[in-house]
Amino acid sequence: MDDRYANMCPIKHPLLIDNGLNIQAIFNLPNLPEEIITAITSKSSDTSHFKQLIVFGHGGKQMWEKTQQSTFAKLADPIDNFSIDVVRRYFASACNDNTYKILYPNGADTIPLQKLGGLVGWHHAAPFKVGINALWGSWFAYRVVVLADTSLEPTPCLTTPSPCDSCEEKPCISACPASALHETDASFETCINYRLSTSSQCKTQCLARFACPVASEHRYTTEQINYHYTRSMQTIEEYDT
Ligand code: B12
Ligand code: SF4
Ligand code: SF4
Repeated sequence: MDDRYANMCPIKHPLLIDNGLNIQAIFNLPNLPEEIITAITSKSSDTSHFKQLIVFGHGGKQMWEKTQQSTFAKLADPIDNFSIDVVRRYFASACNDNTYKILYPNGADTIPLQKLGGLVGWHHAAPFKVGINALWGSWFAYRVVVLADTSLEPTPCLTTPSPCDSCEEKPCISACPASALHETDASFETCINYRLSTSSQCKTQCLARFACPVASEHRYTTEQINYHYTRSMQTIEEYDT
């Protein structure tokens, strides 16, 4: 990994790296913004004995490949359950004396993950509203968030700029068949209405995300893209009915 991005992987434990949970961030709880503290306390009434919040994410294809090889592949919510299992094994192996509590994924989706990513420089908003950074492009996501009584070194923020700042042609915007994206604005409603339409090319993918050239070597496989977008489509359809 390019040294400039070493802060994206502060916990170099093989259990995490080998299973594709290859990005992590550690926050001291008192230093988090009020909005995030409120979201945490709404999920966990007693945070008093925890000192830190740890975010585990994946970048690229490895987490998906490992999930597919695991016993979770054929069960419900394979990625969530595989990721939780890896984090549990990491704590059992490396932090056996520490207590921790899993906040995400765990029912309600109320922890503002992209805001947490913004605090450590993982997240810059791409026009298609998925976060982007120069190392992984938009091919990363947040997998597990825990409260822990650990004393790990808090993660410094990356200082690398958004790849979008120097992207003049912005091919993601022109690739959107619904014209939902603009440089400073995006219409979620236009995107959703297009995705719901019978002629949609975006039932199982986002053409804008695919058109982005940043870190294209980390693009998910077609199988993984289809998995994620089919699930988001199902959520949209449930909400629409
Ligand atoms: C709810 C949600 C959804 C809903 C969105 C419904 C809605 N009204 O917002 C649905 C199910 C549609 C969805 C879909 C997807 N999501 Co989603 N989603 C979330 C969730 C749980 C909350 C986001 C939110 O509502 N924030 C609050 C509002 C106020 O924030 P906002 O920044 O103003 O706007 C958000 C959305 O409203 C939406 N949005 C707003 N305007 C527009 C305009 C356009 C054109 C589009 C496409 C989206 C969009 O995108 C913003 C970012 O979340 C987060 C996880 C989390 N807890 O943060 C994941 C999250 C944002 N999703 C994520 C992803 C990857 C996706 C999908 C690509 C599918 C997938 N899981 O792989 C698709 C892509 C969207 C699309 N084109 O369909 C990732 C992003 C990772 C990253 N690198 O940043 C997150 C962080 C989950 C994770 N575990 O990592 N998602
Ligand atoms: S194509 Fe350019 S503007 Fe669009 S997300 Fe990628 S870097 Fe950003
Ligand atoms: S899913 Fe399709 S319609 Fe929505 S932003 Fe992406 S390319 Fe545009």
